[in-house]
Amino acid sequence: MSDPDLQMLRSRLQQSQDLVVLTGAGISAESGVPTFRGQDGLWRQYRAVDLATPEAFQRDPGLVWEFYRWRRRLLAPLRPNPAHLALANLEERRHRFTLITQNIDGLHTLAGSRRIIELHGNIWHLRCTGCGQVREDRRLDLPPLPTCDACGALWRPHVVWFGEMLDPAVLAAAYAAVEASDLMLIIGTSGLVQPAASLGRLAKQRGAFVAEINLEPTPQTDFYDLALQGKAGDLVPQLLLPAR
Ligand code: BJW
Ligand code: ZN
Repeated sequence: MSDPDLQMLRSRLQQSQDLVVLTGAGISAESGVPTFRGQDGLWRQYRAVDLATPEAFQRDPGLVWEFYRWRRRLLAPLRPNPAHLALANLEERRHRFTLITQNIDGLHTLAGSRRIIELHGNIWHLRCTGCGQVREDRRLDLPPLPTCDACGALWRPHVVWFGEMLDPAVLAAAYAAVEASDLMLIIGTSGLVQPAASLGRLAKQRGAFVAEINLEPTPQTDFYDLALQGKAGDLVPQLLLPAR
């Protein structure tokens, strides 16, 4: 990371009228949340296709629920880090601001972010496979196969699995925010999973300035205007918090 790049992005932020931020697993890494594809990534230990697809849930809902119960227990004690907190603080100072996250961990909300679009759902929400109702449930002692008290069908985690459509209303809101933005920050995502991976390019096509913050370059980096390499927990507060 070179200081001039950080300074340049800070002045872009000051000029910007309409800011969109897209986050991925990397922003939660310093809180202790495992990323998906890194060296210690979740998908290195578990085959995603066995656990995070509708087919897996149909085949063996007990196994899929075991995986999600384990992850809920892992996430429960974790707290937002300085990057989450800096984004929540920024939201209070910006008129037009949207935070789009691929993360299901709920840490942005815990940090105080309110204008947030959760593209891939939320692990603390359950959806009934029968009647479709969605409910927040933070219990760590869910039964092996939790069932809906209204209709008796199985609950599932309210998250988006591979091969599933994102909620059309959620996706439309994300597209609308991106299309209206003049500056987009993309933080801690590998840029591999669609359709989130294309949002930065869409912003660029619509004339926005697009900057990436990541430990390393991604397949999308070359399409963006600027890339800052380093930890989100260091760079995001440096970039967003008012100079002291
Ligand atoms: C740091 C850091 C630090 C670390 N500081 N940085 C077009 C072509 C080919 C395939 C497809 C396509 N369109 C759709 C598909 C299929 C599929 C897809 O994209 N597959 C690709 C893998 C090729 N997409 C879908 O299925 C989506 N649905 C869809 O498109 O519907 C229509 C359709 C259906 C079928 C066929 C075609 C179209 C749904 C995607 C749902 C993703 N779900 C998951 C799981 C959620 C639930 C759960 O967690 O259990 O969402 S997968 C997983 O990946 C999770 C994440 O949100 C998502 C993105 O991961 P993310 O956040 O980028 O994490 P990592 O680990 O990959 O990267 C971390 C980054 O952080 C790294 O770059 C590090 O360097 C960095 N980092 N520490 C800064 N401290
Ligand atoms: Zn039900």
